[in-house]
Amino acid sequence: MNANVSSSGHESTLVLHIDGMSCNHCRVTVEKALLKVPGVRGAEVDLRAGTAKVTFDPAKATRDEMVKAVEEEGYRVSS
Ligand SMILES: [Cu+2]
Repeated sequence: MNANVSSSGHESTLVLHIDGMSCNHCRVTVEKALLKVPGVRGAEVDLRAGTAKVTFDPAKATRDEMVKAVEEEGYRVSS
């Protein structure tokens, strides 16, 4: 089990720590990339913290897919 994941019913949230986000453009890019992953319902980047909070359907989306989507945009998920 991943300690960063919390679940309630068909919706879970997790927090990704992402390196390389520096401005609003990065925030939008990362949020868009996450929202393209099937099963992801919401993505909220906190630039100052360097994190993205993702709301998703655990039956459809996996953390690996989210990490891949972010890394394809040129950012690195550190944890
Ligand atoms: Cu930027």
